[in-house]
Amino acid sequence: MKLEKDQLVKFYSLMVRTRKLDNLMIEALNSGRMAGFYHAGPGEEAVGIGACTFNMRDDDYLYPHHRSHAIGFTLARGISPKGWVCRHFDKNPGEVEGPTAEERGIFGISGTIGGGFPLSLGWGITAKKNGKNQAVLSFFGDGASGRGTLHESMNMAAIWKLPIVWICENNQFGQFMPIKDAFAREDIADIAAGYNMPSAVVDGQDVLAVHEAVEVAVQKARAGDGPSLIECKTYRMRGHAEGVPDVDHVDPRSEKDKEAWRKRDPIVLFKENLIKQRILTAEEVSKIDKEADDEVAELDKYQQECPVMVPSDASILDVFLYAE
Ligand SMILES: Cc1ncc(C[n+]2csc(CCOP(=O)(O)OP(=O)(O)O)c2C)c(N)n1
Ligand SMILES: [Mg+2]
Repeated sequence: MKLEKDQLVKFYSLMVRTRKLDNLMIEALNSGRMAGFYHAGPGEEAVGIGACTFNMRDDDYLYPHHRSHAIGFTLARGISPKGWVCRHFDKNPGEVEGPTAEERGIFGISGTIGGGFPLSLGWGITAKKNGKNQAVLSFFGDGASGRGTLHESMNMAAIWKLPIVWICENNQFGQFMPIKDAFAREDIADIAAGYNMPSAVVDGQDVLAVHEAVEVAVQKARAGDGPSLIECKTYRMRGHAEGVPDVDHVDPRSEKDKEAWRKRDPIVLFKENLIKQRILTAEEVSKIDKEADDEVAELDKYQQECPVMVPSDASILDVFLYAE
């Protein structure tokens, strides 16, 4: 399906908002304004946003990836970022307008890497039994591909022809381990052949390429043709978590590699494309950037005015829990 101008603009504005919210958390944690930990994901925005924004129905299921603590995924699903911002600062956001995560088929993230595979399998079984052509989008990292749960779940999903699209956000690293030292083949997508699933490898810096590959897989899932596996090649630009040494095994990660990937920033690439195709002018792009800055400043102000969260405020379902 050819995307309209407003859809292309939405891709851009969602990626920019994701980046700016990511930057807010990076600043807050590194300045000591926020406690805990944060797994930033600058440079990986095109994966979740490209896959989820226009390929999902409200009643589909989503297991997001943990980079940027899933903010791009929830924005793509039309969920207000107020709760996400507040919870990072241990604040109670109060009544938040718009759909909740659960109403958009998001039920949290497993603190155990690999826990998302059997959970998604369960939603796949539910979707199939419901008989309403729902789809499940299940994201995982390159590091998670080493878990046995992947194989058990992909095999069962294939045998039972479940409507699951498995999407690997391959940022080349699992904590301190480069994927080239942890996986015998070049492409994680090759795993699909073992389970008789179609697969694709796409440029994870290209929001349109991700959208298109996932669109095909979602159509297959809804039509009853079973699961697919899509691998999006991207790169982790920062350390595994803020404040953690950014190493490749024990040595500092290559600045040369980072520089090369920085030149392929998905937001910059898409912005240049929009301007070149005359979809937006440079001024219109600056206006979107400025609106996003203002929104993030407003959200930060909002959380500062909210009361501190107490345990009884937090329902188990509306908290994005993430544990190391
Ligand atoms: C079973 C398990 N082992 C280890 C961890 C610690 N851990 C958290 S994230 C992570 C790296 C996962 O790498 P990947 O799946 O590639 O995702 P990325 O963080 O690169 O986005 C690890 C090892 C964990 N949470 N669960
Ligand atoms: Mg990774």
